[in-house]
Amino acid sequence: MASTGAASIAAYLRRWGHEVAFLRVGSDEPSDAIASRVHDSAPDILALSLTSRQWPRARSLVAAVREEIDLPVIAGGLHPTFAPEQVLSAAGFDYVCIGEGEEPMLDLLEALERGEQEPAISNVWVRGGLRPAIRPPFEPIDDLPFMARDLLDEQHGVVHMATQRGCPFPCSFCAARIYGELYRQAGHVYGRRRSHRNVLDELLEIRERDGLSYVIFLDDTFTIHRPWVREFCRDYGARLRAPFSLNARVETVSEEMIQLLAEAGCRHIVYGVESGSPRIRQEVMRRPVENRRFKDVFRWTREAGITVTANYMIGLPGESREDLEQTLRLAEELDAFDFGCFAFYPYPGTDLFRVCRDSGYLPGDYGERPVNDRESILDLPGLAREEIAEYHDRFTALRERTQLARRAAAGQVHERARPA
Ligand code: B12
Ligand code: SF4
Repeated sequence: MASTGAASIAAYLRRWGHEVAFLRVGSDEPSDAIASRVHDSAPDILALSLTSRQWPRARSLVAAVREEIDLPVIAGGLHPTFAPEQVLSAAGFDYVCIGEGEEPMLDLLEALERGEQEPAISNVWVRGGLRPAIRPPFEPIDDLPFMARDLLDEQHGVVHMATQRGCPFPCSFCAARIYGELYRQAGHVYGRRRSHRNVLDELLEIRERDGLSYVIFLDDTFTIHRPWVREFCRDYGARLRAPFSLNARVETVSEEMIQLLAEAGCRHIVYGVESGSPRIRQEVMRRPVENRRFKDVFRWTREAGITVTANYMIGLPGESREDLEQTLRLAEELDAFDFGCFAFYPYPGTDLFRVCRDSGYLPGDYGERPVNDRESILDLPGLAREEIAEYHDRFTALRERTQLARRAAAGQVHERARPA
């Protein structure tokens, strides 16, 4: 997995002379085995980068590590940023980083080296202390060192790239957009994009050093800022031409842009469709876009020779079976090469998290529940958990049918293996 935030912080700390190592944790590796690995590598500090899904495991892991070895522990990333009190109230966590981590982490290391246990550092919330101030985001973003790629397990020349931070859209379910909100409330602007030159320099350096076969752009919405994308296509097409994939929103692309992306080497675009119900998109998700637009954009993308993947969410507050039927119908009509269907999970900090909490849809133990893509954790009045799982199964069946049909059309499935 590309742990890009952590790899960016690692590169920054190395620039200032610190040693950094990643500890990869197997999904079923026992906590005591992990604790002894931490013990053996004898770090001065343990730093965790966490999403909400990783939180329940991280909490028990840190407790186990702290029984084995006494060392300072800091957590950063999306979950600690938006649920800092929860993290700091768990055993073993000393610090939480709110927002970007490069400079705060360096400041913390330097303070610990000076023997300060409870330093006042913006963005770093010390257990038992007051919420810290938020410093402006790192500027100019091109001055950040390239990610510490030796710490990522990238193979066969497939590399992950982030070209921007922040997203300007207001989707109510999205944890990424509230980063912008956090900085806005502190009087700063979070959204920034690297220059083409900086992005290309990094890719050319990787090609030279390790070889490069495919680039996965991780940006939430690669296709914002049309002039940036146009110039990127020109430079990338001329200097690199390695195939690449990206994430986009249908409102941000045009037929011309898709053509330019295809000419530069784009092979795969992932679009967030989210729901087939215009009402749910407009009223609940804050994504006002017509179904017609998805159909047009998917057609343009396919015609440009680019593979299309779509993502859907099911089980949002206010959603009915009829809305879910519309989503299934749209998925069938759009006929993406592949799609993902996820039971909606409310991430702390998002508008829909607040709706779920204030309406009593969140179970009391939501923070401890394991999360999966099929089963909702919510107690929704109009839609039972079993119904959401039933629709997830119907999506899975549709996906299998489509994949089989596609392989059969390509002559890869033996006559007898076809479904009745
Ligand atoms: C790339 C990506 C992935 C990649 C890699 C994830 C990774 N660990 O890097 C893959 C494809 C594996 C992935 C998978 C998933 N992802 Co994802 N992903 C992203 C995405 C698009 C970009 C992340 C990124 O590279 N950001 C750029 C870096 C520089 O920023 P950053 O990671 O936030 O790190 C900075 C700070 O947060 C902080 N920081 C981070 N860690 C630490 C640690 C310390 C110690 C400190 C001090 C600071 C610090 O400093 C960093 C540098 O400034 C984000 C959206 C986003 N914009 O963040 C979603 C996002 C993180 N993913 C999300 C989700 C939901 C998922 C999935 C559950 C999706 C799914 N249904 O399968 C899975 C599960 C992942 C898991 N195990 O929990 C949500 C998380 C919400 C939440 N609150 O948890 C996000 C925010 C998307 C969204 N819009 O809601 N994802
Ligand atoms: S477009 Fe994507 S990243 Fe941006 S706010 Fe919406 S869901 Fe989040």
